Amino acid sequence: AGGSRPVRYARPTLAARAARVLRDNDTGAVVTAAPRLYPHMWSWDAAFISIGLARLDLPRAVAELETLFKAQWRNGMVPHIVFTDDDAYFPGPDRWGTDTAVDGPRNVRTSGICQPPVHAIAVQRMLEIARASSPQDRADAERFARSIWPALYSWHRWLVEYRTPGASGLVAIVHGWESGMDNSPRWDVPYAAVNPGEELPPYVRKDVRIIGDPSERPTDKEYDRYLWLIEEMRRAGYDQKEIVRSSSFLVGDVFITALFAVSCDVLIELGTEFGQPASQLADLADWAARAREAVAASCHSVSGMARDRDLRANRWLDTQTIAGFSPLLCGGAPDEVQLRLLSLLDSDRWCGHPGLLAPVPPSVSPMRPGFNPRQYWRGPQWPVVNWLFGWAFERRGWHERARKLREAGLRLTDDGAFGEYYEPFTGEPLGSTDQSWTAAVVLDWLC
Ligand code: 9WN
Repeated sequence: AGGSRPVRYARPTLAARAARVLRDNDTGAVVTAAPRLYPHMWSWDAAFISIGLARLDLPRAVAELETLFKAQWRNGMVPHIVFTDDDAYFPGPDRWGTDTAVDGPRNVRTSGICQPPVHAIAVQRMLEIARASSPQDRADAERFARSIWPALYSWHRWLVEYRTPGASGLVAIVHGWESGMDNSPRWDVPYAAVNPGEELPPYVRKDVRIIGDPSERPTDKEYDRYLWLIEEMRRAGYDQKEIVRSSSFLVGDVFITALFAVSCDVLIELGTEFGQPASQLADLADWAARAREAVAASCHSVSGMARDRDLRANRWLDTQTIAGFSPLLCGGAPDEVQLRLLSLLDSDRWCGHPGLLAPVPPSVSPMRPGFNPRQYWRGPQWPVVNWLFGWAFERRGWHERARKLREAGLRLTDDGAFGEYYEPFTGEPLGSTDQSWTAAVVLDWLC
């Protein structure tokens, strides 16, 4: 194990390298998600990046989230990509064609879908970091937390108003990209029902030209479906009600629902501290409770694992992935289910697998048929997902577990490459290197 990793950086050097990645990826306007592969701002990346930036330069961290929220749509949606002028990424703004969307933002070009709601978590973390840093940072972070709160509230309200259809109570996605786990086997069944029409305009992928080994990326067949869903949304003029009514992909995402629940809790804490309207705090409490119930209700009766729900075909999706552990993020499942999930997470099917370089939960269990240690969300470990579980465990008072995840995350990333994702057995960095959010979470673990 670790054969392809000649170097292990000591912590101060690793921190300095992480800081350099964030600085190098800063165009002055945004910190891009990665240098070549992702030359724009991504929504959930920006949240993690701000946490890393808060360790280096609080005003820069604030500016990053302000830039993201300036691109918030008029209906409240925070778009998954805010485009820079770089044209090295496909699909770019022309393909999305959101310029004429009724609810779109003005003066900035964005994609037309969203990503996981982790922004309140980032704001709270920035505040904690700033308070421990200096009186000036503290004052700036408090001012920012107060001023961004209404935008965070309207983003959460959008998820409830437009994206919580049906009785399951799960927050729904209309594209796998919205989950942030693009080609996870979680979506294989619902994607099988997405049939790209003849009218799919031709396109050329750019990602596979940048990544040396295309098998680390989604397949062309998967891309056809990704592009077809964009085509459907474009035709619907990005009218959310229409998309939720008619798009060929509509899935209740249990991982997003869990993050939504805990982000609502965080927003309540911030809103209480900064005197936000009681009626909005009550809304958030109600949304958090419903989301938590939905997560608990999704748990499989035998495995305990939480499940997504195909809302078009009206059935649970039993594919077991890292998202199955969602109840551990937000709580609310019966104690006995939670214990089962914790022992599963520790078992040789997940973090306890004897072959892993570091006990970081992989995106898919190495014991599962179809597990692919090199392909994107079908097996590799993602440092940022590890950060989320560690953050949630700390918050839940499971300090020892949180410490172990942090240590494991640092072991995985001490090669200093800041891989987008990692091969779990050898620890080889895959996808992009110098990935901003990886550098950001490493910085947060180290400080
Ligand atoms: C599509 C930027 C993003 C992450 C996602 C990750 C990947 C994009 C892509 O990169 O998705 O949004 O082109 O593959 O899956 O989680 O936000 O880092």
